[in-house]
Amino acid sequence: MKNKLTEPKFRFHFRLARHLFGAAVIFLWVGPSGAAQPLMVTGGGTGTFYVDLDGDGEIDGSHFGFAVIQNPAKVVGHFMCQMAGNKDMLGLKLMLVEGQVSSAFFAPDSVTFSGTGSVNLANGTKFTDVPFTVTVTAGGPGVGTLQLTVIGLFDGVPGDTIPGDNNYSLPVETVETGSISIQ
Ligand SMILES: [Ca+2]
Ligand SMILES: [Ca+2]
Repeated sequence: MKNKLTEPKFRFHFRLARHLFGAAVIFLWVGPSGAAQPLMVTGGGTGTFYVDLDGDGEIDGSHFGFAVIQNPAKVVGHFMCQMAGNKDMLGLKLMLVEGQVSSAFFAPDSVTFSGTGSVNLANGTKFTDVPFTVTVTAGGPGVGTLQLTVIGLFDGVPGDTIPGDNNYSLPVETVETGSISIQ
């Protein structure tokens, strides 16, 4: 009999593998033909906020996986971040933000990218066409960071750092396992 607690983690690793494979395919595809070096940011692992955001007695964090490539002509990429299993939030079995990335800004020490996707709460509630913005810095455990803002939803819900702006701005999350890489 399967242990239900392991399923979200398994699904996460499956998704991550799929995303990284997709990124590799994109990279190989654009690699030989592009004269200019593409800028790329990738990440996968778990993060922690170091605080209990929803007051359930457990420090909160997320599982994340993403790959974004800026070519001369356009930005391609995918982002997912989920709170489930050992990273549950607000009593929900799942809070999954997932979508395509369509723009990116590569600063010297960070990358901010944006896109549109879905927010799945796994209780029959799924929001689609939701804009999101993510800012990341590179590094492994205790060094890399990720900050996710969901636009137009959940304003003022526990975890929102800027009440009243119509968006859900999660605090900066620090890499706990895995890493974020900017190349
Ligand atoms: Ca908590
Ligand atoms: Ca807000």
